[in-house]
Amino acid sequence: MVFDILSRRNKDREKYGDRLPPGQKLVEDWPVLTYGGVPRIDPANWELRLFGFVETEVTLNWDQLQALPRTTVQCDIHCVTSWSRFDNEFEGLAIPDLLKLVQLKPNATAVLAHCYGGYTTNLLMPDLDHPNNLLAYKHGGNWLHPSHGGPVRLMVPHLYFWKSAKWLKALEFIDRDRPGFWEQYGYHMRGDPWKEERYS
Ligand SMILES: Nc1nc2c(c(=O)[nH]1)N[C@H]1C(S)=C(S)[C@@H](COP(=O)(O)O)O[C@H]1N2
Ligand SMILES: [Mo]
Repeated sequence: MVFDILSRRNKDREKYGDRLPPGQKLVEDWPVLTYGGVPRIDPANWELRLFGFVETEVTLNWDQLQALPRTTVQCDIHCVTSWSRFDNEFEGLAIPDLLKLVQLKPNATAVLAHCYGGYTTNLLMPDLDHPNNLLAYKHGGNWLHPSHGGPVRLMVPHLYFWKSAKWLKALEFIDRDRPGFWEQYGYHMRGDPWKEERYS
């Protein structure tokens, strides 16, 4: 059984070469991975708060988000539980565009993403302020389904998928990297799939 999975992973690696990170296998469907229940958030009640080491706090609502520029990102996603999904198309506000709305204090070197439902995850600023990262509200042209984090999730495709916080409600800018939910249980602080930074 374990042998089957390992040989399947190796075959996928042979087939997809350097597009598939080590230890991953390709899936066609899109698994749902959530710790706990799915919070239902009406877009009319959705808000994103930017706080912590900022000059002035900023709150963004759904209408304001929809009036901001839209960016489409094609990406592969890699879950630490070993599935990868190729050719996703997400649409949303590019994180570098979001960061233009807030003036960070010089000591804002990391961020803690907070979600409706209580989940958190941490990122260093260079991993957040990346052109492929989005506040995503669409996938494949459709509104993001609640089970996949709709109305709005963070998308950080260059790191393992647990960093892509679903039902995002706040970004807290902090002055040193602090573990989020899974990181406190031993997941890696950064989570680069190409370096297999799964657990620490
Ligand atoms: N709020 C929240 N975000 C979350 C999670 C979660 O449990 N709660 N799970 C993470 C994990 S471990 C993964 S692999 C991806 C799964 O996203 P999906 O369900 O859309 O595939 O969401 C991440 N973001
Ligand atoms: Mo995950």
